[in-house]
Amino acid sequence: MQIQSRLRQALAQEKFILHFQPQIDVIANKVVGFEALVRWIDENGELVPPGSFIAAAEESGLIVPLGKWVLGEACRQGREWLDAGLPQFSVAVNMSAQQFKHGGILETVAEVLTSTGFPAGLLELELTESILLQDTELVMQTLGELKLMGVKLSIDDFGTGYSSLSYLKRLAVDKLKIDQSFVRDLGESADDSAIVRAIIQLGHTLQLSVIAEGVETDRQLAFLRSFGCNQAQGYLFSRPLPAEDIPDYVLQRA
Ligand code: G
Ligand code: G
Ligand code: MN
Ligand code: NA
Repeated sequence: MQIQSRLRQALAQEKFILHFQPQIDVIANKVVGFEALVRWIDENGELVPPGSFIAAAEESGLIVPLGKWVLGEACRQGREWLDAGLPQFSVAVNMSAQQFKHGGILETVAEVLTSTGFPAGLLELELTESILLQDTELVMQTLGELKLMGVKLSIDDFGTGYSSLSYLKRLAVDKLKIDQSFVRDLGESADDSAIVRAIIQLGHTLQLSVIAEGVETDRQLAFLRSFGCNQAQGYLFSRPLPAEDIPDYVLQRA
């Protein structure tokens, strides 16, 4: 069967699951949020990573209903953690360009927040630079409305696309996520260290918070701290975890 039909069937049968990767405040050394990352449970019960099916979901348009499911499931889970008495965590959800173009994103977000009771201020939408470059007016307006709803916005994989700086200033975003390709050789490559430092300074100048992705070593973390980076995410802290492992993870770190 074609991957598109298999994905369609998986969606109808809810054969997807979210894993959650912790985001750490590097000053307080505390978990402050989680990024939701989708996996497909295939016909053999194997977990298929998003890199193997998101592109197909985008080509077929299935990313719109799948993205809606992800958003609903992430908020439902976030609400469950709140109700279980865990500290307030933000939950970050990856957005695809199509959800912005013709996905009824405003209605979807409003509906999900109402039906789950998850606080808007704890929901963070991760946008790629490609989303921000599509139809400027429409995207600007949509982002403005999301901000009015109280939702937080971040730019994912920052530094790999080409947002102009003036554009960045006009956008209603809250946070930059430094792409892991710049973090990998932090401390080894003078160029990468300079780029990371520059992104952090740029973010802070625009009053944005900055998170580094793909942090794997104490050495990388030490550099990020010395540059004033706010948050970090990566294997140094944890791989993406199934939801049921999160309460223990949080307790063990406290
Ligand atoms: O979990 P993993 O590191 O394999 O994720 C790979 C990429 O897949 C991530 O960079 C992320 O941007 C993308 N991704 C994960 N979950 C989602 C999702 O729910 N929607 C979209 N559009 N992309 C996702
Ligand atoms: O949304 P985005 O594409 O940035 O998702 C992050 C991806 O990076 C996920 O697929 C996640 O599994 C992966 N990842 C997260 N932490 C690390 C890390 O420390 N090292 C590496 N190599 N990959 C990571
Ligand atoms: Mn992401
Ligand atoms: Na990323």
